[in-house]
Amino acid sequence: MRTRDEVKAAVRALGVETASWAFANSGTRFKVFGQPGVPRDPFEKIADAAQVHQYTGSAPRVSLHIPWDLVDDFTALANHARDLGVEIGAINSNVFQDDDYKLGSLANPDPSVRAKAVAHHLQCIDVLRATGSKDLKIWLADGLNYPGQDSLRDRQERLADSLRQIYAALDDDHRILLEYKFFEPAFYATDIPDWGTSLTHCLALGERAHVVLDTGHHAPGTNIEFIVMMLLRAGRLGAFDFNSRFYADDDLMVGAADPFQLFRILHEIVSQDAHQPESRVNFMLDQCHNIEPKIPAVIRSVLNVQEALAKALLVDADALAKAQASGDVLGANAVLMDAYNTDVRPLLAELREEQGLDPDPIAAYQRSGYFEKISAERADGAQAGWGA
Ligand code: LRH
Ligand code: MN
Ligand code: MN
Repeated sequence: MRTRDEVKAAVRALGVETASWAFANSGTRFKVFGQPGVPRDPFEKIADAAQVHQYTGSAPRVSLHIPWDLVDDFTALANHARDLGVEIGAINSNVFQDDDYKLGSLANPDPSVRAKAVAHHLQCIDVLRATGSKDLKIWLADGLNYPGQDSLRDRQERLADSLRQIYAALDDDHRILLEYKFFEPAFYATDIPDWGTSLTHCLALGERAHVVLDTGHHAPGTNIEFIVMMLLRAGRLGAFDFNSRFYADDDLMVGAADPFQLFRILHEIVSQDAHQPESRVNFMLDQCHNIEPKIPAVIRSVLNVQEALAKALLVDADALAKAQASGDVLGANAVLMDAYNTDVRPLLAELREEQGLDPDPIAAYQRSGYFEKISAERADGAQAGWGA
């Protein structure tokens, strides 16, 4: 069983990647609610992300979404991030907000639309080069609303061909992270609906193609930790998009809807040592904070991941293996539940004090006056929205 110090060291080594769009205004298809102090441009989004790192010590990178975060000078944006103590993380392409992509992007039946979508990814690879990012993250809205609308098989061939072109353009130290989602915006068939489809494309592409598991992208009741285990087993779990959901792709704070699921996921991660940075599993947050204040919500999310990880690290692996080997069903389950039911908050508060951080990051942020400052400074000009 890990010692208290070993648990603290492992939590300390975890870096959770935040998303630039989590700091922008967002909403549902019914209403986007504005909030005071919301960033007006990518530089301000990064400044907010840096606050999360400042108070948690565990959010050292921020993902960008292109073109939402398009700037003239990406080197300047990366330098701005570094000046504030963070790095640019994964670069997300976006081929789902253009009329040309109504019938799909990389799988579109029209070769000229496919070429446009591939070209967008080549621009994103240039952003990787300018920012020092290593991960190109792809999520496609491609799919069909009606049976017969297009050939399911032909779409896979077009998709494979487009992905091949993108993969060929990567630098040697770049990775493709390929995300799946079972429905929405397409309602009949999605071209990359599940981990099997994503993995099949990744295996065809090569060693530097990995699957992204967004926790909100599964049918209710799906055993997500099983998928985590299988992707780790295949050596192809590239990243998480953490969030939580009650119904569909709700994008609520991770650990809010089902903290036990988050623990079970992290138990599979810890069982295969994939929490260690060398595993290169990128633990990202993909969330929208529609009604709650954004920076504290992202801080809360990072703390939720840390708590679940600490609990997973406390699982007595020897006792678990012994109970499993002897067929002790109740005993094995009790080992997991003992860890899950441990209150790790005092241990994490102790860790923060050792790191020179406030033991209560949200309270420290709230006391700092940053919110009042940005509310005043950013009163003029258009706020960034989800999609701008
Ligand atoms: C799609 C998704 C994907 C996008 C993000 C904004 O639902 O999860 O990761 O890039 O939302
Ligand atoms: Mn996602
Ligand atoms: Mn999503």
